[in-house]
Amino acid sequence: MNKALIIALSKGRIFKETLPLLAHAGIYPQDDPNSSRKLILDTNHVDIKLLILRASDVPTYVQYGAADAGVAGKDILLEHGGAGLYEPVDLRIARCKLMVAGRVDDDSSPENIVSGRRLRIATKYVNSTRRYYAEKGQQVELIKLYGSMELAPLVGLADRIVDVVDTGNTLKANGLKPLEHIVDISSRLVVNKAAMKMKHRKVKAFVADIMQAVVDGGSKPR
Ligand code: PRT
Ligand code: MG
Repeated sequence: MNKALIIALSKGRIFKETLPLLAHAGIYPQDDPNSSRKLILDTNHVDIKLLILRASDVPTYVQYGAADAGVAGKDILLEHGGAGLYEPVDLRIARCKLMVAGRVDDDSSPENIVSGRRLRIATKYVNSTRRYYAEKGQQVELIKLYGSMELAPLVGLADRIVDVVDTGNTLKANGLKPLEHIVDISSRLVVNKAAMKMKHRKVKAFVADIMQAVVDGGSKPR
């Protein structure tokens, strides 16, 4: 696999929404990660392979050069910090918003101090959340979670959550409402900085093809 171009993806919405961009670049996976258990997918090009990873692990694989390039949400990249990565293309896919949410009966006052203690925020986005409140000059207590953040305010674990929101249906279904918009999120093509030099031609061509796919609006295979 040494000279192959290795591209890291996560299954689910990122895989689904990256497929048309890959197709536009003439790259077709030989398996569907949602039905196959393979973690390395062959493509119609012998020298292009896809790695199927947990979304939050994509930047790490690319940072260390285990993958040359990858697709990751900006939410994940903000948490990772971006060391060792170039971020040459906004793919404009898997769009959502990073938001503060609270219970529907939350009075939404930003200065809200609950019974003399700091506001407690549950999130998997601890770095982005810390930065957001620090910029507002607001002291909060962070509770790191790995999923199902919506539960935290309902059972008294936290006052609010920070999570990505698309339709808002999940918040609504759990008696929560969006309170503050932190940042718009979309997925990005990321490239290992060393690979950009070592596999220059292959990586450059891939980045250019994906960039063109985004400009052309994705879907149409050549
Ligand atoms: O699911 P897993 O824990 O394995 O990892 P993941 O959640 O990081 O991966 P995945 O595939 O769910 O999301 C990958 C990327 O898609 C994220 O990093 C975001 O950049 C982006 N994205 C876009 C979203 C959403 N939209 C989104 N709606 N990621 C998650 N959600 C969640 C949201 O938090 C809510 O719980 O989906 C649920 C439905 O959202 P609503 O608002 O439409 O109800
Ligand atoms: Mg998910």
